Amino acid sequence: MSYRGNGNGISHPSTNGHEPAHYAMLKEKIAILKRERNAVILAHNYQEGAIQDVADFVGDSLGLARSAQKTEAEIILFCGVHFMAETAAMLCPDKTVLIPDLAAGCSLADMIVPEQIRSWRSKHPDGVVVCYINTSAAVKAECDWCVTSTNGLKVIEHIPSEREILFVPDYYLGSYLKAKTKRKIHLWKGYCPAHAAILPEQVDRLREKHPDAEFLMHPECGCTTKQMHLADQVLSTEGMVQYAARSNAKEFIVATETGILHRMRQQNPEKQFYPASEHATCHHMQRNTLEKAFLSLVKLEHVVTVAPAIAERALRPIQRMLEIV
Ligand code: CIZ
Repeated sequence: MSYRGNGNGISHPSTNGHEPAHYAMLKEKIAILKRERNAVILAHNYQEGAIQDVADFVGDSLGLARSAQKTEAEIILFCGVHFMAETAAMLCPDKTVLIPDLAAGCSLADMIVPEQIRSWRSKHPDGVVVCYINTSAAVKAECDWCVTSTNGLKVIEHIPSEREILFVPDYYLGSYLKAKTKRKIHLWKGYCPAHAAILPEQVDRLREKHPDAEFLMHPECGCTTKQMHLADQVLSTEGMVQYAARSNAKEFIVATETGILHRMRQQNPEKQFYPASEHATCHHMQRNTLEKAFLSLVKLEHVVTVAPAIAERALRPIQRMLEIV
């Protein structure tokens, strides 16, 4: 069965342009297991296409958190990375949250640990700490507010203007928020390796080759900071999906992890989507495969939990965010 082509020869590496023949059978088995187990599958926009196809909901971490809260299923198979599954586990303590591969972590989230926040606070006792959702529960437990790339600006508007802010861990999203809000924001120097693989010269070449294409850029894009002022839209993944559907443009250059292209192409078969870099792939997201998702439902593994003492504190910045957006 041929994988949905992009007219570009580029696909998520785990499928190498084609779905393996046994995927059709695996998809059927997963559908049966979901019913037997009273399970729901939540998949992040960066997951391989085959996983998105079997999911009940595909979205960004905010959308997935909200879907987790709403579901009546007993089991949530969370096809995303560990911090996202942790968020679902904290929001739904009465449900079992599974992840296909426990090693599916986040290099960006690993760039900050709780002690570093405590140390900053000791020097800035009146400071406010805002964390990107790409952080562990243990780090969130030290923070005042949580944001996603969709709602960062709205959340920062809620923080009194005289308070200085530490934004962790993504330097580029933090820089974007700082430029937009003109607030005193201290920036942590973390970055996402998948977005760092997007090089300004590649973007320049693509823009020359496709002059009518709109350039959609994720705020985690570090190497394209020079391009920030050229971007037609700086958007979260969910923002990109919605924008591509409503825009009159027929072509788009998409600067984020390439997994997002599956959904964009599926929803807009008449439009062309070009990845800003085919190397913008998250090796952690790719640890989750359709086979592992199937095995997760068979074996009911790997269960993601957060220690209650951490969860109680980590939920505060998450709930505050959910209340205002
Ligand atoms: O919030 C998310 O899911 C991430 C990590 C990126 C995005 O823009 O959706």
